[in-house]
Amino acid sequence: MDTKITGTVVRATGSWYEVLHEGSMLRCRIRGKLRLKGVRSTNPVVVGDRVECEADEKGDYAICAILPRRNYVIRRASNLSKESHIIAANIDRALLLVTLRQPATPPEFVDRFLVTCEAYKIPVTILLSKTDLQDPEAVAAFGAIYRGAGYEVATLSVHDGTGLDRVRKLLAEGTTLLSGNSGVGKSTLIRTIDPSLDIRTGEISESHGKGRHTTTFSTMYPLAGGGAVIDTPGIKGFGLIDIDDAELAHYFPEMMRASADCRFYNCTHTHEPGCAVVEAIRRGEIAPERYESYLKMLDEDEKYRK
Ligand SMILES: Nc1nc2c(ncn2[C@@H]2O[C@H](COP(=O)(O)OP(=O)(O)O)[C@@H](O)[C@H]2O)c(=O)[nH]1
Ligand SMILES: [Mg+2]
Ligand SMILES: [Zn+2]
Repeated sequence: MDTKITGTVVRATGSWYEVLHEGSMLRCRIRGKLRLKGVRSTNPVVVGDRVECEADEKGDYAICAILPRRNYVIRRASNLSKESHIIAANIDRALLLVTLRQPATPPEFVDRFLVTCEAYKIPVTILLSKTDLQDPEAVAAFGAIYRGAGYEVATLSVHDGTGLDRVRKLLAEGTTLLSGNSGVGKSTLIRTIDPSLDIRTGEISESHGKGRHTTTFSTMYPLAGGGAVIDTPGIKGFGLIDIDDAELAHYFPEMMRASADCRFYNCTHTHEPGCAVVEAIRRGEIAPERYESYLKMLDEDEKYRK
């Protein structure tokens, strides 16, 4: 009997893993030390990973190998830490849910997420969520900034059905990472797309030596209509990893395009003469809000990036 199988990790808590293999769910532990070359992270096996599992004599499966990742999204475990946390692997696209009020998504969260996706070459669509509750003028202004940068911005309301067709279409193929601050409507959206799913809140209290604390885990949901979606609860922010100052502007698509005309090839678009990015902002072709985000990232991350 062949005791080795290959499956997809749909849930990872750190102590055990759910692996989907040909329609059935296996609860696995990790065998031995699994470390990926060149990736220093707090979590070796993540949602979306393709893994090899081996059964023991009792028929319990353990993960014994991770197949090479196509890509992954990572964030710093905490602002001051050099350790990183991988959110998910093998992603085809990201959907970023944003609400401008109830709750207000901080612009830096949006821009950091977009930079992360650009860095890992993951296409991203921005979904302005809960449009039934939003101020139409604010929605239009936000849309203008991000469409101007080159992103698809769609509107969504599960209350009145706005945008659901577009989302269904996006989700139907491959694996979609669903991101957004807590409360923007991620779980509600998944439940609406596929009412047969049992959406867990993603929060599990685990007992540790120092007492109880609440941890949140990403979960992948295979959808009845095809495709799979990864819900990422409790992600409050992204730290930029391995992006140096000279590189950061590459991940602002509108700045990248304009920078071809900067006088200096290594222009940081801050103080240099003949900067085409600064010129494009002056002409109203690049949103000042995006440029301010860029400057803030250069400034704030200096201490941590390296
Ligand atoms: N008015 C309105 N409320 C929504 C919409 N989508 C979600 N909500 C509400 O927003 C709250 C947070 O939603 P939830 O899906 O838990 O957000 P998550 O933290 O991103 O998973 C819930 O009370 C939902 O009922 C929407 O399109 N319109
Ligand atoms: Mg949720
Ligand atoms: Zn420049």
